[in-house]
Amino acid sequence: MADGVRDSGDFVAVRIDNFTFHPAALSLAVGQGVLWTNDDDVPHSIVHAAHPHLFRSHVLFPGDRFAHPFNLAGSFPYRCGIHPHMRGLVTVG
Ligand SMILES: [Cu+2]
Repeated sequence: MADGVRDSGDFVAVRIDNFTFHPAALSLAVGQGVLWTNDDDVPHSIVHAAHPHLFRSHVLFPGDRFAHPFNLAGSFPYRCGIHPHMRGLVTVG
């Protein structure tokens, strides 16, 4: 499993392809997480758009994955750390 993936828990898949997050926006229940997979042919990363300390992946090369659990309700905009125009949104609650 990718770094940070817990054995238990419920992770929703987001694919990265053609410089786009699929889906770009999704809603989770508290305690669920997101598992991003880089299905593109260039590196990407995941970082909270306003508060990078909240979550930030290492560089995800093609085929790499990154998981993050969301244990607080709220709105979590994120972007690619390499291509800032790539945007996504996770809504929890
Ligand atoms: Cu990118």
